[in-house]
Amino acid sequence: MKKYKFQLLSLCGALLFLTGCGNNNGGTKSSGALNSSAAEKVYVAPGEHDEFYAFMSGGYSGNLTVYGLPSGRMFKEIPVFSQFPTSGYGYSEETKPMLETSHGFVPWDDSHHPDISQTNGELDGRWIFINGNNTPRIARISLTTFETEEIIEVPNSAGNHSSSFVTENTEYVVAGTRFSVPIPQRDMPINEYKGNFQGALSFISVDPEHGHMDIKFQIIMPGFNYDLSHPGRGKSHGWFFFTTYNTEEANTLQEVNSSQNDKDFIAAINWKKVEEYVNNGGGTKVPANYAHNIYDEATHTATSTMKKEVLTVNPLEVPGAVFFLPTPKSPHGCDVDPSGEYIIGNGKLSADLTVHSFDNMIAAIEGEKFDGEAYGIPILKFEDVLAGTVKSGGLGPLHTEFDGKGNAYTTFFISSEVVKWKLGTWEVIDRKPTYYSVGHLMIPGGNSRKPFGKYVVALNKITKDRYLPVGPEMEHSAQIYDISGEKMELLYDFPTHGEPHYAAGIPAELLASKAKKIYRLDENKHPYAVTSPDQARVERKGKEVHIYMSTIRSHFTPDNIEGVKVGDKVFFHITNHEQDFDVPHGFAMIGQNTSELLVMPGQTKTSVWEPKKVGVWPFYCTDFCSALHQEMQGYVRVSPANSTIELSWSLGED
Ligand code: K7E
Ligand code: CUA
Repeated sequence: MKKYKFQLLSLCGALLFLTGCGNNNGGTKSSGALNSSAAEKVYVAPGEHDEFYAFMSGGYSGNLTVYGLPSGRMFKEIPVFSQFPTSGYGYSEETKPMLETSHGFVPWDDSHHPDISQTNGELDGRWIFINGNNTPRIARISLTTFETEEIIEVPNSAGNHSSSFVTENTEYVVAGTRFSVPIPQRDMPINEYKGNFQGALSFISVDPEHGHMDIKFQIIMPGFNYDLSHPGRGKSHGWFFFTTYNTEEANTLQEVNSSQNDKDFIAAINWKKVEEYVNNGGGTKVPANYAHNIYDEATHTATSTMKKEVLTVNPLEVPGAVFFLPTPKSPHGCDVDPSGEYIIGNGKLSADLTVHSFDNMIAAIEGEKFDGEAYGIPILKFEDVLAGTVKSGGLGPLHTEFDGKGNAYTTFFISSEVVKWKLGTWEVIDRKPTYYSVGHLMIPGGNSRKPFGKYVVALNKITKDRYLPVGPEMEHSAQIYDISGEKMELLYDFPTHGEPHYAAGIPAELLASKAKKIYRLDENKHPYAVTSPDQARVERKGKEVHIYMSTIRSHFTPDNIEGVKVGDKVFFHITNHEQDFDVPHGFAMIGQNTSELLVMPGQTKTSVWEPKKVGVWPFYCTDFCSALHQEMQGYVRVSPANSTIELSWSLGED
């Protein structure tokens, strides 16, 4: 940081402090905000860049937002599962197929857990994955274009919550079901749940080169709720761990009925063993129906394919692959430390944290020291696998992250705090309040072998008085803490979008230099692209009118079109001929029953319009692209259905 900035900042800090002293009507809190060193730590001067990217899940927005840390500035909302009129995602002809499912077009979802691809257990910055809970789907987003490239639906699943977490070399992205359901789905009484419903844990392979996803196998588990999961790493690479609740298999008034058992389970899955079994021809192919949607960057177009079969595995057929670790009490978070030794189960209804030991687990399995079984799956003895207990003194533990320096940080929803504790000794080192009711927390790389333990971000559920009120619903708040010292220091508080559950952070230097700036026009393989404005034209095929349109500052070619008739279906195929960074053009047509389009440099996108009224109707560019942006406009003349006016188009003709 440059010297003058320090001076400027301490001056600002001093001024704030001074005015603060004499002014008691708000803003004079003694903590963080007025502490000049906290202000310096989050201050990113105009024109300077943040140290980290943070990708926040959108929860019920269905999308993913990109922030900078430590500034808390929002850079982008990436549409994933939800239609997004800001860019036309899910509205343009090219992107509509991304939202196809076996239930038809589903333009929304509930996205919870982003996870960045890894190589050797470290963040590699190629892709980020995120789950759709509601209509089970997993999406893959490119971290060069920051656009959604692929969505695969997950059959036999419901409430896709223990998802989407990647294995150490991104061999798999894993998706576990929250709700157990009849598999295959069928018409049956709900109160016959127990013993009849099942839960699918899906291992989705990721092509190392293109990232393309494919469901390699689904393990069909007993009918519990599979809540969260994390991969083993280092020595536990090859295993995956899932928390469960409702091992009671209750089907009604769950808040009471699924809290009966003193302990539920963490399911430990040796996926390498299952993979080997499957590679040797094991498993059963069953009929299924699920969408696989891929966006092709060369054609700027997505296609949707329905897949008809999935490979299922009965865990009893793969001895030694699946075990249950008893864990108190309705555990939620399931986190694995950077060494791969400790598996942390946070019992929502327990004050203590339970830490299991991977080594102990392996020893217990080898010694065949079981404590009975559930549906044939061996249950290990709690005492045999336990590494230790954190007597935290907090209430409602949810999620844990790691700083790579031997410390863990756990959120407590009910007591609204982050608790720092030491791995191995289980002693509590520090605790800081959150505002309010924290869910997940995130340390960049916190779910990998190599965390970047400088900041932790708490993602809170309740905002209340943190910001100016804006009606009954407030955006959720996030708080960033400096964790470079022994004690955590609250630095800053910023609003987020939707409901971030989990987030994933990565050092800026791993992404910024490879972020895409333009799409090359000479690589555009869109079937309706025009590579130069003189190819712009209008063609009629029966009742369809295809407009091959080009845009460059500051006009559309063509800008006057005649001979369109009521009852036609008009396709505007718009190619942006700019080859400059950050110069999109937009397109919108009066009365169109869809959103605008935002077309990136070198890209082609298509908007459909079905004119219903005779007249002369304007269109215009929606993105302020130049001084003469406001002149970037045109007209379509719409004649009666039986008109004989010939199709014609022009630019610059009177
Ligand atoms: Cu705890 Cu969906 Cu990860 Cu929310 S989940 S907080
Ligand atoms: Cu193009 Cu405004």
